[in-house]
Amino acid sequence: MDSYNALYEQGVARLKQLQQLTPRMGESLQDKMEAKGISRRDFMKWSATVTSLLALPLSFQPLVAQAAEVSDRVPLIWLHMAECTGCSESLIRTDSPSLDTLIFDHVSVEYHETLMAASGMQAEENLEEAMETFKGNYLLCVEGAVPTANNGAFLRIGPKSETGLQVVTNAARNAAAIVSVGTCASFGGVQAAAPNPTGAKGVHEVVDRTVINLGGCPPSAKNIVGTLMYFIMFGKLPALDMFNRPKWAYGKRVHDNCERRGHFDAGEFVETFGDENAKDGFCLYKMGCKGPYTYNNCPTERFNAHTSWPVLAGHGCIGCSEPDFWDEMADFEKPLGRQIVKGLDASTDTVGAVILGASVLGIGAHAVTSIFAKSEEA
Ligand code: FSX
Ligand code: SF4
Ligand code: F3S
Repeated sequence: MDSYNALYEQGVARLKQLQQLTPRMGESLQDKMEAKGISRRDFMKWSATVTSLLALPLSFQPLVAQAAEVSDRVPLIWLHMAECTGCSESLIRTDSPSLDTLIFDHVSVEYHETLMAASGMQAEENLEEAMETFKGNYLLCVEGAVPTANNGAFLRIGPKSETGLQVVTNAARNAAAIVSVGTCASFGGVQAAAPNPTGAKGVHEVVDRTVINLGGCPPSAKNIVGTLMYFIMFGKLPALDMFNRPKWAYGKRVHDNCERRGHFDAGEFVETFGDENAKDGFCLYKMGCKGPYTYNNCPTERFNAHTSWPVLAGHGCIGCSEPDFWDEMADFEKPLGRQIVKGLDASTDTVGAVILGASVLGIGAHAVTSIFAKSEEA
């Protein structure tokens, strides 16, 4: 509890500091919420949800609410490298702007190639000016992998034709914190899949700084906004796992919170897409689901205003938040056939029996979980 008290105090001090800065936006968050028909009550509910998402005690809720209100004091620079822009889309493409989208809109976005009106020389000047004006204080978000082969020549950006490698290393130098948004920026993503002709790498491999990795192709809006909120609130990085992903988001296996998990434990599997078992919502392991190897909060947080996530939609998880998933998790519609239960080769046909056997012996689902090869303690 002491550590929570210290964290709380840290948050209070940080927010006091931010409150003294001039807002970068004309309208307050309150004005924006009114314009979009979002009530104060919705906002309080949202701040309670974010508090629990960040694995903080409910007493932190007022801090989350205040942090959202002063998020227009925190300059954000968002760069695009080699990618599909799905990460930005995950955040902004919605027909009913959720509070997540609205908060992102409220953060002082100084540079974002997809969202800003400026282009060419003017855009380049905006970036240089933002890096100079907010030296040491801006939050840098990067979307996409960084091609490094031939000195980065596979990605050239802007009128000066700088390489992505130059742009990202320059911007990283004076950033207050760096967030890799998505699996491409985090681990190279599809660009880095074998044979990786462009030498694509994750941002953390090309900059000499700690980088927070938000795995996911794309990551959910919640994981992006939650990370921004944590930084705004405390001015520091959250606890990270072995791949530098925030533990509050990537601390649990997809398989452990999956609504089809009961069927896995009971050995009830979909055998072909669209069969009777699929209609009954059976487990997708035999259809290639990689939930047992993947760490992310998709089953609990979901996507698109909490409507769905891959497994609920009827396809297995493809492991999109894990390093090298394009190579390591393929074939996406076949089980890995890899040893997933200690000491037993759990092939497609034996996994149900293995788990059933364990149940018969009186081992509960959670004990079974704990013998999976990959440690939950990342
Ligand atoms: Fe990568 Fe983001 Fe996948 Fe796409 O840009 S994580 S390809 S969803 O959009 O970087
Ligand atoms: Fe859910 Fe996939 Fe695990 Fe089956 S294998 S319980 S569908 S995560
Ligand atoms: Fe990705 Fe699997 Fe979640 S495919 S979106 S980590 S369910």
